[in-house]
Amino acid sequence: MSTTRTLIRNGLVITASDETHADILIEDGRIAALAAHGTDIAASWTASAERVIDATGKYVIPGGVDAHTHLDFPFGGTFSSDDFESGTRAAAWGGTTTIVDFAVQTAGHALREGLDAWHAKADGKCAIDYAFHMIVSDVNDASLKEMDLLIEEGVSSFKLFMAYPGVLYSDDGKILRAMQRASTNGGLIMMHAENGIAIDVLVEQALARGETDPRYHGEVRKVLLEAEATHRAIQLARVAGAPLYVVHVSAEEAVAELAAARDKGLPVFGETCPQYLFLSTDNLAEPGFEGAKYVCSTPLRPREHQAALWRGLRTNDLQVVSTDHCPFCFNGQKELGRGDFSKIPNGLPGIENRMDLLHQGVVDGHLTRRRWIEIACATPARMFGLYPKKGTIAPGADADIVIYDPHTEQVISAETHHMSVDYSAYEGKRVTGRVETVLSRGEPVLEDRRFVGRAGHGLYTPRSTCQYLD
Ligand code: DUC
Ligand code: ZN
Ligand code: ZN
Repeated sequence: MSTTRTLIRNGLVITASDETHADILIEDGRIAALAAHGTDIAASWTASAERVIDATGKYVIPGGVDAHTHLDFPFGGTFSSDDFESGTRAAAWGGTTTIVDFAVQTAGHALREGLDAWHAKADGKCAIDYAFHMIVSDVNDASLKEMDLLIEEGVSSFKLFMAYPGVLYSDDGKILRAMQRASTNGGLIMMHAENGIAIDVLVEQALARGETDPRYHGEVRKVLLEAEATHRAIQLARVAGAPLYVVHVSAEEAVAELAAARDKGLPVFGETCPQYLFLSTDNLAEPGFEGAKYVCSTPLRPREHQAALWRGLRTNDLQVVSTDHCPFCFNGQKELGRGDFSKIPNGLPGIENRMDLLHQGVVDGHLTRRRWIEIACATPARMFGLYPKKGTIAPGADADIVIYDPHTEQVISAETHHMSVDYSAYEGKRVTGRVETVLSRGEPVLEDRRFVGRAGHGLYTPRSTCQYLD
């Protein structure tokens, strides 16, 4: 814990609810107080502060909360290329100060074993704070009981898959049982909503026709099969009386299902990711094997879907933008699927790019500044029981703070990024705005774009239950 008194002066403080010209006093790793620029009280802090950060002309925002990452994640016969050390370092470079990663239950084993394994992967490695969701791949009497115990330990959300038959897939009966449990124990079910059984038939048929290129990944994972699964997940949650959070929503038709459910007043929430807002099937169709760089599930959609996703973020039919950061190197990993798109490991890098890309959404007029902070910091913190410790700038909150330069242009590139992956999904994209300085619990992690953090500073952060259901 930092015992240094730090003062951040002269910045524009932006939270999900306010924009204020305020100075911030940090003590013992937490925000002690805010006061308007030029007031006597703000002036009185200057003398006693050991560290003063001048934020003139800059935004002062809460550190990002990325509620969907896969570090050191086993998938498609390999492991995601960022581990907890490189991934959390890259997250900090991009202005994210908390991640919620997915621990995985191996079928036939206890949830506990999976969670312990993920603690071992992360312990002592992280530059920023972290928490876990649990992927339940084997719903049975024992794992249902274990859900209750995990919630008490701060793992209050559980991901189920309607996709990937034979791997992570749960059938409707298992999904219903997990939802029934969540309806009584306060857990939040996170759903990968794609009809994996139907998709596997289409995959087989495509390969039999000789359609092996990366772009067929997008063609077989049809919009209608995302929308159908989203609809089914909502109905199952209604039957169980449970809340539902649908991850990585990519299709306009799936947003419509969420909007219809929310219009009925149901506790249904949706997340999208930067790749669905900025990339499209045009990328999957890039020549040669380049499209493999963009293979993820749910897949990228035709460009027309982007407007519906931005609209959903504005209307609150979608509440959160996370990355689903799951990087695989082009050389040696994505290549596993040359000649058979179904063998390309699914996932995109993005943990470092989310805050900047969403700020570009502000620059482009899709979002207000406050909505940027809401979808990237405050709501993910509330959704997953971390608020107001994380996700805002207020007295008592952890001093997880980003000094953001809203004017400097940067060009996103694998040459300059810090993720451990050999390509960028946004190579050459110009964005306006850049993270300058990052504090985690008052400690500098990035100082004027110099990394000064350390592996092991980041702490496991147990979570309460979803704060939209209180
Ligand atoms: N989707 C991905 O793209 N990668 C990991 C798992 C998932 O559901
Ligand atoms: Zn998923
Ligand atoms: Zn994921």
